Amino acid sequence: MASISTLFFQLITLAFAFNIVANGQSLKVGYYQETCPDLEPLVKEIVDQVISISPTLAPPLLRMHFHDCFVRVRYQNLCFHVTGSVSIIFLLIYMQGCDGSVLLESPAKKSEKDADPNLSLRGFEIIDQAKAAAEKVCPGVVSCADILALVARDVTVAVKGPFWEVETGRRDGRASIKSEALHKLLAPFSNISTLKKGFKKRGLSVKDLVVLSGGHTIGISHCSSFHYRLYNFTGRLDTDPSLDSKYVKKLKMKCKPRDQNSIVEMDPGSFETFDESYFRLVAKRRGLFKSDAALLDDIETKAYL
Ligand code: HEM
Ligand SMILES: *[C@@H]1O[C@H](CO)[C@@H](O)[C@H](O)[C@H]1NC(C)=O
Ligand SMILES: *[C@@H]1O[C@H](CO)[C@@H](O)[C@H](O)[C@H]1NC(C)=O
Ligand SMILES: CC(=O)N[C@H]1CO[C@H](CO)[C@@H](O)[C@@H]1O
Repeated sequence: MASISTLFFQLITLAFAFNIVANGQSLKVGYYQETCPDLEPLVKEIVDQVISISPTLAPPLLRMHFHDCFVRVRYQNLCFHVTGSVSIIFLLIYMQGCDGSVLLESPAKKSEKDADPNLSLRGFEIIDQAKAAAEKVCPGVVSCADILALVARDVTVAVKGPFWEVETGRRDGRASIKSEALHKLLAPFSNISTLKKGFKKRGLSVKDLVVLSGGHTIGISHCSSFHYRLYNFTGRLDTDPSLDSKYVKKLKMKCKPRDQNSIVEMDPGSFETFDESYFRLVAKRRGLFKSDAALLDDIETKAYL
């Protein structure tokens, strides 16, 4: 296991390497230091309050930030850091390209919020609440995308995950297109080559894929996202052989043959805590989605588990 100081060195080096300029947006830690000095404590206060009452809102808020970044890619970098194998997860999201577009409302129901993979995004109201609070203290200054990035960090910390400095200075996007979200988000039935390609297209490495998938250490999934692995894997009413058979039994009790709507914990036993157990489960063939299990199908990704 690497020492903490080595880890910090790695983080700082990487942050330096990626913290250039994207799309004319220059992001930096403390971007609002002059214009809205109370922003970060304010957001944290709201997050802590909300999460203490509704801890299950933490996962969807982290996920929302991921979706926002992933759809509007360009130069964003979003990554955890796995040291050695899976000893410590360090999450570092310094992104340049997430523009809050996932938050836009569209009267015609065609914005990213309405696209299929987003149907299970929850917690938009927290972003609205934090944004409203920011508007009160410094009107017209702070972008939604920055709020979302700060909230994602603060909810992660609130569920015992790592802290990271959030670079701010994003400008909000104006367009939010449903087909774009559908097209660019990865499906839970993706195989390893699709996953690697999808991440590569967004400037993310194979290691980023493994580390970021660790976001599934918190939260829940609907049966619909993996139901076919239990009951109709290849269309012959079979079960996915790559899934641990004891785990299959447990999942079948929660998701009956025709049940697509029930929910299960993604990281059974510690789905409310941001820890590294996700990686241990995946290695034990207990990854919930095909996209989780797929990390075992490739020499490079498997090496991290
Ligand atoms: C690698 C590609 C990924 C795929 C295919 C994927 C897919 C999914 C799916 C299908 C769900 C369940 C939705 C539902 O049925 O309700 C989910 C939930 C979740 N994902 Fe991912 N995901 C990916 C990467 C990520 C990343 C990078 C993060 C964050 C760093 C993340 C964080 C989450 C969280 C926290 C939840 C739980 C949400 C909740 O409790 O409401 N995912 N993901
Ligand atoms: C992975 O999935 C893609 C898209 O469905 C498919 O074209 C490709 O053949 C698959 N690759 C492997 C190795 O199964
Ligand atoms: C299983 O999959 C096959 C092929 O996709 C499909 O034709 C069949 O209706 C499915 N069966 C059930 C019970 O869902
Ligand atoms: C929980 C949440 O906000 N998700 C939204 C995803 O999209 C559907 C369809 O528009 C909304 O009804 C949900 O509220």
